[in-house]
Amino acid sequence: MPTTGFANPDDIRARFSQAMSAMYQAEVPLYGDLLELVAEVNRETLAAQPALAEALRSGGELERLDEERHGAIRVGSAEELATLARLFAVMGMQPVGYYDLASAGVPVHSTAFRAVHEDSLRISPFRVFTSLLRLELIDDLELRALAADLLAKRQIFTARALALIERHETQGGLTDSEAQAFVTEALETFRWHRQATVSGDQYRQLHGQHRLIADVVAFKGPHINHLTPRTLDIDRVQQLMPTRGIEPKAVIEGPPARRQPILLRQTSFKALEEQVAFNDPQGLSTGSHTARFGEIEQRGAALTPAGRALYDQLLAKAQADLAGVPAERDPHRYSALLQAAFASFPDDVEQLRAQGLAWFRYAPTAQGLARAGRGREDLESLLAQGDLRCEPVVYEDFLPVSAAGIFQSNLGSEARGDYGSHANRAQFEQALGRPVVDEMELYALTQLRSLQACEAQLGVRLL
Ligand code: OOG
Ligand code: NI
Repeated sequence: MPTTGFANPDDIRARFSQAMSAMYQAEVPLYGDLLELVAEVNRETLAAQPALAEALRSGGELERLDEERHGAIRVGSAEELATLARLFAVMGMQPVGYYDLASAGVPVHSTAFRAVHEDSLRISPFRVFTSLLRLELIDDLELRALAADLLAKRQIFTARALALIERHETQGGLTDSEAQAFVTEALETFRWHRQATVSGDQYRQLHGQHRLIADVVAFKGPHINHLTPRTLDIDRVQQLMPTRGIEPKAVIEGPPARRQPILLRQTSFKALEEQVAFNDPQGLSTGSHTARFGEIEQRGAALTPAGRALYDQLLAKAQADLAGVPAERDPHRYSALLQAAFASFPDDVEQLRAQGLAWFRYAPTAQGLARAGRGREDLESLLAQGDLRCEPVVYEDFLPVSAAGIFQSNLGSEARGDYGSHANRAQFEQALGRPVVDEMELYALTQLRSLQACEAQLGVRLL
């Protein structure tokens, strides 16, 4: 730990995450109801599955479970995105991964800001899925110009937030009181604004092009559009949501239910229709806007490139097997197709490891520590003898097909379109002002560090 007298970025992130959650609960009470339901189901699941509770405890996951949430925002310009990157850096969050959603009919590309080291993730796994609107995909040139003009005129950060970001950059950190002020000021960027910056007519034009465009361009800032707690049993929460007056989308995105969860399963409830005020030439007029929703997620093992390739292939197979009938229309059929396609994905920890499909974190057992210092041993025999144990590394990222499904269910079916394949990571990184971090490198490092710690503790060579 550096003795600089600066606040720890991990603590700033934890504080910010809690402040954001409190703000969103006040703004969208249904999110508070969802949090309660998720906490209840998590308690029940842990009580019913002691082995799961133990695995979470030993991986340091249990303490962070109640803290765990992600959010999402959408911004309109390169400058907004680049400044967000600087703002998130104050909290130890870096842009990880590149997601192209244009090919799924959503005119954005995205990254996830998050902590990158397992020790930091344990303190606060808070992450923000951040999308940049792609104005170049708006085909109506006049509208594109209107959008660009509106975006150029707005400032989504407070002056104090900008000053504190700069201070963090020049002095290398923020003092505790500066960090406190930073959390308050940064939060302002994500607040909901009832009053649009555009007239009702302009709003309808933007909306007519794509609902998402209106959402990004017509307001003062990139309001947080959902916060997502982590559940240990997504099927159960999905089933119970209607009993709390929450209507979930029909299909859970991601892999099917499995004994050994992999990657990420997600479901959401529909965006709320909220009253807004338009800035008409003759004064304010009222209207409505739907943008904000709730979502839950269940996280499983992070997959290696080989595991991920298999996942992508089997998901594509299940979708092809739908033969054009949308999954939403017959969720049971889709669920059966998904289960069938994933039958060829190994569903136990040993096979995932043996076939190199998932990343693992290794740790010495008490027995292993008692026998430390015996020199050269190989990983497999230490595992077999019970001197080492391993757990899959938890997936910390997102899935582009799932994200598109979440976007679409909240944008309404009329928003479905196809912008073709427009992945343009270089353009995104240029807007961001830096390259995105490769998530596979992060998982590989986490696995490597755990093996190095085993070597040090057991006095053996494993690598
Ligand atoms: C983001 C949708 C994607 C997720 O968890 O995959 C997402 C958005 O609607 O802005 O939140
Ligand atoms: Ni989400």
